[in-house]
Parts: sequence; C-alpha cells; structure tokens
Amino acid sequence: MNLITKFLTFVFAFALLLTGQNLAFAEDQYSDDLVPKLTSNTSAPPIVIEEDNYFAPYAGWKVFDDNTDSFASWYTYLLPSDAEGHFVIVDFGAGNTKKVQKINIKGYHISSSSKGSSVKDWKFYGSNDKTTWTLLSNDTYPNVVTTQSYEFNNDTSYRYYRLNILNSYFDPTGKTIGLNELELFEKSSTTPIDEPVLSGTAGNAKNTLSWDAVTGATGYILKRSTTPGGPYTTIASNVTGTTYTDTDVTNGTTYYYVVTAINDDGESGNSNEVALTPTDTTTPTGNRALLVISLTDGSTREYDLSINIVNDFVSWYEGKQSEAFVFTKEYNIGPFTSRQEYISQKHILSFEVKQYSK
Ligand SMILES: [Ca+2]
Ligand SMILES: [Ca+2]
Repeated sequence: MNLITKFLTFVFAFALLLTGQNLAFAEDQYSDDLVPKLTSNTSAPPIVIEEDNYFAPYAGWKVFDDNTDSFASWYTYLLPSDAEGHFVIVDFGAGNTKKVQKINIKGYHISSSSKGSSVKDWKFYGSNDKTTWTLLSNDTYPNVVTTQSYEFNNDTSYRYYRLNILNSYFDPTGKTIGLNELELFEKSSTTPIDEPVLSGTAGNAKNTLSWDAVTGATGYILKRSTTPGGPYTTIASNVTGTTYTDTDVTNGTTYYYVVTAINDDGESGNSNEVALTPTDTTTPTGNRALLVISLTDGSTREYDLSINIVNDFVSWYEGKQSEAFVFTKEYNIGPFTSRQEYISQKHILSFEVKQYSK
C-alpha cells in the first residue's frame, strides 16, 4: 500500500480589537493667502500701513501685488536704522484679527548684477496695538529665486503683522534689500474623521479585509505589518469601497492589518488591528483518507473514508451549510443494516486528513 500522508490544518483567523484610540486630525491645512492682491497702498484693510523705507517705484505694497516680476518688488536702499533692519506692516483692520501660522517669502532677483540684494535674515512679528510686538518666527531666506514656506506655532490672533528684513546677500550691512512677495496664512479648521472598524478572513494565499463605511470618508487606506502594532506599510491607498483582498501574502505568515479613512482634510487614526494567517487548504487528491477529528471534549474520532466524502466534509466545514455532518459507516456495522454518526460543527476543535491510495 502506497500511503501518502497529508495534513490539513485550519488556522482560524481572529480579530484583535484595540480600543481607546483617539480621533486623529489631518495634517496641517492652510487658508488661501490672507492678503488680497494689492494694486496700491490702499486705504481699506488689509493694507501696508507702514514701511520704513523704499526706493521709488519699489514700494512696500508690491510684496502683496501677486506679481513676481523683478520690478514688482519692495526695494530699500538706505542703511537700516537698527539691528531690526527694514520692515513692512500689514493691518487687517479694526476688529479683524488673523492667527497667522505660515508665511511664504519670495526674494528679489532683479538681474544677475543685483540679485544679491535678496532678503537674507528676517523676523516676523504679531501685534494688536502696534506697540508691543511678539516674535513669531525668524529664519534665513536662502539665496534662491523660489518661494520659501515657513510654518510656526502661534496661538494668538493679531491685527498687525510685521516682517523685518535684517540684511541681504548683497551687503552684510544690509544696505540694500529686495523682497518680491510675502504671503500670510492661517490654519484651516479641519474636520476630524472617525477611524473604521476592521474585520477580516484568512484564505488560501489571500486575506480578505472589510470594514464599516465611515461617514464623510472619501476613501480608505489599508496598511499591514508582519509584527503586531506595526509599523505599518500602506498596501492600498485611496480604496473607495469597503473591502480589499490582499493576495500578496505567503501561507503560514501572520499579517496584521489596519485601515484608515480619509476626507478632504486628511486621514483618520488607525482602525483596530486584525491578524490574519493565510493557509493552504488545497483538497487532497488521493482516493482514500483517514479523517481524524479532535473534538472540544478532548476525544478524537477517526474515519476511513473515500476522498469524495472527505471533500464533502471539508466543503461542509468551510461552508457551514448545516449544523451537523453525517458519516455513514461502512465498517463495524454489527447487527445493524446501517450506522451513521453525526458530528456537530461547534464541537470540532480541529481535524486532520491522512490521505492514501489503495
Ligand atoms: Ca498675495
Ligand atoms: Ca511682488
């Protein structure tokens, strides 16, 4: 007898619910430029109410003219009065305050011969009385032509903002300074989004994930790890449905999944984590098999069956069509004309198929 033994092991996937996760907020989003395009030093706020110096026609309001031509710049030529250099002030008007937390700066490159006049070191202040100024940010603008963004923390809304330019690349003493554009931004209010609730099923060479739709979600991001708790790698972004089948898996390896919801403002926190282990459930191909079933009461039952009946049993077990499976015994019938055994699915702990050919 050529005995072929093959084991079938079913590993049941389980979902581990991690509770207590907080809502996550989106990455920072910002308003449009708070200063509208200026065509003059207008009397209506927001206006450039003050600048300490300029060389006509390079007036200070030209840092708000949305024009990045070389001549559409603020250009000063005198030595600054003190270490604070030259400045421009924006006034948003009485009763109109802004919580600026980001500025864009574009330096000055009028020509190759004078581009060294571009802003270098700067300071940015906020005030509500134009007397007491709070330093919000300071940095060094690189000697480039591109717009540079600077983000900073600011918990106070101010009516006045002031940019001081301390020096330029042209002259360390800051004799001449050019600035083309200045843009002010505040953070947009963001809508937090709930994290989804994830569940999943392990299959043969695949894991199937599904989750509840989250109100306001425009899509979902599925992530996985091979260690519990992450770190997770994104395996599918911008999923618009609420299911995903991961076929890039190896049988016997446990994968840990989380999903997040996204909306226009960003991404939710991670869902609960689901652990899934895909398993080879390939049906045996021999013509007979010993089926050994371990029951929850600790006992085992052994059946010598045709492979067709074993297949029926596996299908019944996977499909869960009915509560019990009926084995018709062809041996040890004794005085009876037939003998049948009923196995209830809920009492099966595991089973083993030992396949052989006669
Ligand atoms: Ca502008
Ligand atoms: Ca400009």
